[in-house]
Order: sequence, then C-alpha cells, then structure tokens
Amino acid sequence: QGGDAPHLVFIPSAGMGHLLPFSRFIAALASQGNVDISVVTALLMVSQAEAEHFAALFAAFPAIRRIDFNLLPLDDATLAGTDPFVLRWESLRRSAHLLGPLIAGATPRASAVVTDVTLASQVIPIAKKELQLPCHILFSSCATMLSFLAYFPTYLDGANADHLVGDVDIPGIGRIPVDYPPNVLRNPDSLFTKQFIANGREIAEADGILLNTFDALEREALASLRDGKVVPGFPPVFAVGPLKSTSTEKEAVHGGASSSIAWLDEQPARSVVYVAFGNRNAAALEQIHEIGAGLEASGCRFLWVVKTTVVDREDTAELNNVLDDGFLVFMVNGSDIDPENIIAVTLDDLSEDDRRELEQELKKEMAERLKLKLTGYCKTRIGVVKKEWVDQEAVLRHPAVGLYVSHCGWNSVTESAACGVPMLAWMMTLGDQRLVATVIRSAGFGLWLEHWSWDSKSSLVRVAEIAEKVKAVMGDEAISARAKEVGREATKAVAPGGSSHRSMQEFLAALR
Ligand code: BUP
Repeated sequence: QGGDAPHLVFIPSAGMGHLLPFSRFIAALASQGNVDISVVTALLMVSQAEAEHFAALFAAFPAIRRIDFNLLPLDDATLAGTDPFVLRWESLRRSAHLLGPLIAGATPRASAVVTDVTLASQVIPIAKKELQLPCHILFSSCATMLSFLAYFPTYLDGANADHLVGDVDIPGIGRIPVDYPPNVLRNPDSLFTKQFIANGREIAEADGILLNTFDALEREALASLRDGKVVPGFPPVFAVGPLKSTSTEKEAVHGGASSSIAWLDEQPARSVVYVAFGNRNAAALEQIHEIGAGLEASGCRFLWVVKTTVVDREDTAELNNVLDDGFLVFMVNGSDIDPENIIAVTLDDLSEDDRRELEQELKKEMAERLKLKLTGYCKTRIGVVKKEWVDQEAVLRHPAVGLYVSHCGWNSVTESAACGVPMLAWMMTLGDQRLVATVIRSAGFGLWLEHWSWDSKSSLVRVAEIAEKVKAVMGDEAISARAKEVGREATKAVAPGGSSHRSMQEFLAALR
C-alpha cells in the first residue's frame, strides 16, 4: 500500500448475514489496492461458519491487519434465552467503549471506521467524537429496510410509543403494514427492539452508508433516501452491490470442489430447485417432512440444505433422523462425491416391488456401514439433501438451477438477483425478511406467498401446496425472463461505468 493510502478500520458484528458483506467488501477493496485495511475481530465467533470465513479472509490477504477485541463478559440473567447472535451484538455494544483506545493505537493512523449497523449507536460517537474520524455503516439489508430503520424513531415519536404499534408510513417509500417489519419490534422489552431504536436514532450521524444493493433493483427506495425524503439530511448512500463472493469463501468452508456442483453438472439446464433457508434458521421437523414430500411431489430435481439448529456448532443431528420416510438416506462413496455428504434419493421411478427390494438392500448395507454408489439407483427424479455449508453463490450461478426457494435473507436475495435465478419467498417473520420480500415482489423476479411462514404460530405449509407452487414458478416464463433481466442489470451495475461501480468510486473519493 502507498504511503498516503487511507487506512480503513472495519468493525463487523455477528452472523454470516452480517459478516459476509464485510468480507466481500473488504476483499474487493484489498484486491484493488491502495487502501490499508484493519479488521476488529472478536474471538471466539458464534458459529463455525464465521470462524472459518474469517480465518480464510486473513489467510488470503496477509496485508490485512487483525485488531483483536477482547469482549467483556456478558453477565446478565435478564438476557437468558436471547438469540445467540443478538446476544453477541449486545456483548460488542457493551464492550464498545474499549474500541476507542484500540483504534487510536492502530498504525498507520486510521482514516475512517466502517461499522456494522448493529453497533451504530455505540461506534458512531466513538469514531466521530472521541477519535475525530469519519464513520461509515456497511448495512447488511436492503434500502427498504434501511429506510425503515432510519424512519422508525420519527414514527415512534409521532405515535408516542416505544414499540411498533401499527402501520408505518415512510415518506418516499409508502405504507409498511404492521406485520412486515421484524415482529419482535412489537415488544418494547426485547433486546433487539432497544438496539434497533438506538441504532436508528444514531444512523443519520454517519458519514456514509454502504449498501449491498444496486440502483436498478431498488430505484425508488434509494432515491428517497438520497433525496432526504425518508430522513432530512440523511448521509450519502453508496449502493455498491451486488457484492461478489470471494474465493476465500469456498476454501474456507468447502475444501475445494463441491459435490453439489459436481451433481449439478449432471443435471439439465434450469431443472433443479435450490432450497435453503439461511444459516441461522432452525426448521421444525414437521415442516421439514412436508418440504421433503412437497419437493418429491413437485417432480422437480432439488438441492436442499437442511438446518435444524440456530448455531451450526450445535447441529449434530444425522440427516436420517431428520428426514421422513419416503426419503431413503444412505452414505455415498463415489469418486466425484464427498464421502462426508449424505444423499437422499427418491425412488419413485421404480416399480413397487423393485423399490421395496432396493430399500431392504440399502437398509442392510447402511446397517453394515457399507458405502454405496449413487448412480444406478436413481433415474430421473432425484434430489440431494445436505446439512453442511454449500457454496451458495456457485450453486445459484450454475445453469442447472431454475428456482431458489429462500427464507429471503438479503445476501441470498442479492445472490439470486445477480445470478438471474427466480425466487419463491418463504420467510421467517423474525427479521427483515418480509421487507426484503417486498423488493422481490416489486422487482418481479419471484413469487412471495405471504401466508407461508416459519413462525411457530403459523400453520404448516403442506405437501400439496409446496409441490404446486414449486411447479408453478418453475414453469413461469414471465418470472424467469424478468429474473434474467435483473441478472443482466446486476452485471451492468458492477461493470465499469455502472451505478454500483460509480458508487464505489465515490466512496473511495470521499475517503481521501
Ligand atoms: Br446456509 C448457507 N452456504 O450453506 P442471508 C448460506 N450461505 O454460502 P442469513 C452459503 O450465507 P438472516 C450455505 O450465500 C448468504 O450469502 C449465503 O445470508 C451464504 O441470510 C449467507 O441470506 C446468508 O442474509 O439469515 O444471515 O442466513 O436473514 O436470518 O440473518
């Protein structure tokens, strides 16, 4: 790095959805050079996936400095039962006063701080008042969610409330129905609500907001933020997405070539439904069973990532204990398939007698812990079920994938948009996913079934409906054409001269 290169200190928080935009943005900056980079790192990370990603990032870019951040113990009985990622945010927030001296001691002298939004209310005053440094936010959700966060304090003041009590009319954005924002905001006592309001009150003090989105995807929301319609005097908004995944992600978690990709290579174009609900969303067993049967009944090939716990380190369940009858689960040992992976195969193409005979044979083999070849047993209708991390961006970019059934995490949506893959939105009500789904709906590259929910209070989505909707979107030419168009717009945005490319240049210029 050159002597007058700006030195950016990044402060990420917890959860892959928050961490990945940081590692992608940092990798993009590091690759283009002439920027010094330090990353504040709080060990031990909550999930294994985070730990591996960080390790790979530092290994791939040895010039990036790590600033170790020792968190104070979070000794607070009132927080028992809180989501482990929200708890980590709180730990970071309560230790944030230690950041001032850490960043002040950085060499060369820091020239700006880039923090995660979950720490905004703590870090912005430290950077600006204590350290006299510009402070930017790298926001991990969509522009619509940013508008909601930034406007929420004004809404609360107007409603004389300390929590979400009704629809929210955001100037320049429109009316957000009461059940679209994170549900937990209806509870004034929740830790998330308190953090959210504090961060919303402070965010307009930031010097700039970086967003993993692009103008063509969220034109109106971006314009309203930039024009100060949402919050007058709002800081500059740099839409620099879609951020690209980096080679470090693959090496970090997959040890190279992926069996999912090898399997996809053998499938016809646009024939596979990719099903994944993010890295911290535990699915109820009963719903998992309905999904499995629904995918089978759709007649489509599928690649399905199953998670049964919120934190990956705790996920010890074997797939054959998670999946229902109807899936035959066994270990595969093929040269092209990672022996660690568990593959589920549907055998509907066989006659009843053959199927029974084969099941008996496979169960016997399984009991004896023998390894079997996958090919030969499955003809056309086949799916793969995985419990480990997949290289999702590579999956979505694969020509065999024709649909993504998703929980609507923002990173996942930007990846699907970038790859031109249509989406079927099936989100949790917990976080930002409903506001994210509004983006899919208005951009027109997917179907959002509002009554499909993972909320424990909602009824299960049943086999027949899953099969019907999957088939319908897989066959929907209009959605598919629109998804391709969105993919082309995404490519244009990040190419030289495109809106995101220009935004990135503007951000870099603002640092100098
Ligand atoms: Br699972 C999984 N491989 O196997 P979101 C996820 N990812 O690459 P979040 C993989 O993790 P919430 C896997 O591509 C995306 O970039 C995926 O972020 C990647 O949702 C990221 O989509 C997940 O923002 O859940 O954080 O899992 O929305 O609840 O925060």
